[in-house]
Amino acid sequence: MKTLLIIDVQNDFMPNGSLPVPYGNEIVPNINAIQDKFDLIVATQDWHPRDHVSFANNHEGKSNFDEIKIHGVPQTLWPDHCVQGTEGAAFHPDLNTNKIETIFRKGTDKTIDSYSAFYDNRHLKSTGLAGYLKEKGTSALYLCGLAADICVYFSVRDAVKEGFSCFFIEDASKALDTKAFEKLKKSMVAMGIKMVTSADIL
Ligand code: VGL
Ligand code: ZN
Repeated sequence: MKTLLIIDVQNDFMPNGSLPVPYGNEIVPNINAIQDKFDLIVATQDWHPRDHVSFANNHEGKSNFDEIKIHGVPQTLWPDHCVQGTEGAAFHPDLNTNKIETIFRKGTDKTIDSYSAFYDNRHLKSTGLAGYLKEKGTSALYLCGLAADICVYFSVRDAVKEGFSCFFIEDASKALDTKAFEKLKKSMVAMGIKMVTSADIL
């Protein structure tokens, strides 16, 4: 059972969005092209309340991309993004969403950020995704989306820990910081994640 997990392909992460991932829009046709090859497609949306703790605007005297600690955990302060119900939180208009069986939303608790599709950043609460995928019979899990070095990376790590055989689709993901991502990629390979391209799937 082959499952595709599409992470945070939302307007605010596109080059014209509030937290732009360079070339983020370029992954959309690649994600659309491979969808037919999967038995199950699941997507996530970053889905924050306006008063979310990860927004610099909600911290007096702080600027975008400042680093703080919350409950001892490092937190980057982001521009406002993916606010629940806004156009910025919607999927990219060209993403084919017809075959998406279920959408998991994360970052909904204003007191904690949630990069991984599986857990919040302190691993306190599960989104239920691991159980859902297991109950559906997922054996191979293919991950893609935005941002490769943040939400996709943290999701891949948790997915491996949950026992899924994981594939990272390189040309269906883009990083916020491509240099940082080169290192993370090596650590993913070391964890046993297989690197593939959309052409390998087609
Ligand atoms: C993300 C930063 C803040 C992501 C979400 O989807 O990678 N990055 N919130
Ligand atoms: Zn976010």
